[in-house]
Amino acid sequence: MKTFPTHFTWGTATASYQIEGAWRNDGKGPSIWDAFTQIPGKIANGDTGEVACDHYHRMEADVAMMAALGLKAYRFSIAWSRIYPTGRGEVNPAGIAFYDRLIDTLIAHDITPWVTLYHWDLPSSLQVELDGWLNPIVADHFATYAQTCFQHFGDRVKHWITFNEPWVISIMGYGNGEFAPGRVSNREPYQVAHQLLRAHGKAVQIFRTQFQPEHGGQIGITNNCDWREPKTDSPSDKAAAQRALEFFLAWFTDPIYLGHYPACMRERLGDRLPEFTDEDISLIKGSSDFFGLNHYTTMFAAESRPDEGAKDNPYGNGGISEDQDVDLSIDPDWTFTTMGWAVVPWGCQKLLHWIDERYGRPPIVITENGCALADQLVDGRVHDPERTEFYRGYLNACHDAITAGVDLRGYFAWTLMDNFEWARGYVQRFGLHYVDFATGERYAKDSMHYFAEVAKNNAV
Ligand code: PNW
Repeated sequence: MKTFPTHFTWGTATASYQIEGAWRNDGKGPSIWDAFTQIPGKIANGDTGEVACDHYHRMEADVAMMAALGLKAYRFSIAWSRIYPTGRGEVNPAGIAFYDRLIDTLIAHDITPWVTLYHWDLPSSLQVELDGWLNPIVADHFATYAQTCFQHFGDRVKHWITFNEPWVISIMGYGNGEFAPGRVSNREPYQVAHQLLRAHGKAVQIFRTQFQPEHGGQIGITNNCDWREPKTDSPSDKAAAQRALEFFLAWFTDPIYLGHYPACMRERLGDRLPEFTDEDISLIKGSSDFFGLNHYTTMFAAESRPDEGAKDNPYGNGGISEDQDVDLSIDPDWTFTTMGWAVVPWGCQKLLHWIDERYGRPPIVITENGCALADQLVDGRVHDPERTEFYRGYLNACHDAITAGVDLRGYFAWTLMDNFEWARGYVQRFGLHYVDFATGERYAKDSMHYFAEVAKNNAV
C-alpha cells in the first residue's frame, strides 16, 4: 500500500448548474446557462439544467449518501443568481438559506465544505446589460457577491475557490462559443481572462483584509490544464509543448505566482493581450493560498506544420490554435473515455512536476479528476472497472509525484454523481454515483466503493 501524507484531503466535487435544477425556485434569477440551454442546437439532445439531479430538493439525502460512504470533503459551487438574482443589488434570502442548510448539513455529517464561488453560471442580467466578463465593472459585482458569501458562510466555510477554470470560461465561452454565452472571437478570450484575474484579485483582497484575520481559512483559484508531451525530442517540438502549457495554464497562473503574463503570449498576441495596471498586479500577485488544479487528459504537441493539415483535437487545438502554432495529436493505442479524452496517468505526474518547478513548490490541490464512461445500471448495480482503473492509475501517479517531492495536499474526484455535462448533456456520465434521470434515484458505482476505500485508508 502506498500511503498519502497525513491530513491529505479526499473528496468529491460538483457544480451548481450541473446538479441543482430548481432553475426558477425561491427567487433564483436566470443565469447564462439557463439562457444558453434554450438555444436550439447548443446542447446534445436539447438537454437543460432545469431539473438536473434535483439536488436542490434532495440535498439532505445527497449529503447523507456521501456520509454513508465515509467521504470527508465536498466541493460544490454557489449559484450567484440564487444569492443575487440580477447579479447585484438586493440579496435573495432564500438563496442564502439554501446554502446555509447545505453547509450545516455537511458539517453535521463531518464533511468539510470546499466552496467555489463561480462555476460558470453568471447571472443573465450581467450578460445582457453589461456584456458579462468583457466589462471591467463585472469584476466589482463579483467582488461584492464574494463578500456577501464570505459574510454569510465564512464562519463555517474555511476553503474557498474564486473561479473554476478561467480557461474554459474564456476559450469555450468567448473563443469557440461551445459554452455560454456562446461568443466566437480571437480577441475576447484574452479580455475576459484579464477581467477574471482582476475579479479574483479583488475577491481575495476582501477575504484577506475583512475575513481571514478573524475567521481564518484559505482561498485560491482552480485552473484546468491537460499535459502536453513533446511529440519528438526535437527542440522545436519541445518548445511547442512548453508554449502550449503556457497558453493553457501559465496564462492564468503566471500572473498569480509571478506577476505577469508569459512572455510567449506577450510576443505572439501583441495588443490583443491586455496590460495589468500596478494596482491590478498588487491584487493578483500572490493571491492564491493553494494551487487548484483540474486535470483530465494528455496530448502530444508539435511545432505547427500547416502543410500537413490540422490535427485531430477534441477541443479546438487547446485554445486559439493560430496564436500558438502548436499541432496536437494522440497515440491511438491510448485508452479513451466517452468524451474522447485519453487516459494517461503519467501526464498527470508530469504536469504536477511542471507546476512544482515553475512556481517553486506551491501546495497543490487537485480539485477535479475523473472520466466519463457509458455506464449501465444492471440489477441496481454499475460495474465500471474502467473507471476504477482510471482512478487507480491517476492516484498512483499522484502518489509518485508526492514521493518525488511535489506538495500535493488533496484530491477531489469529478464527480459525486452523474450530472449535466454542459454541451454534452446527460449522456456523458462522470459520476461515482449513477443517476437514473427518470426517477432521480442514485446508485453508488463500483468505482465509488473503490474510491471510498482509498479515502478511508489514505492509501492506494
Ligand atoms: C470541467 N476542455 O470542464 C468542469 O469543471 C466540470 O464542470 C466538467 O463537468 C468537467 O470538467 C468534465 O468536463 C471542462 O474542453 C470542460 O478542455 C471542457 C474542458 C475541460 C474541462
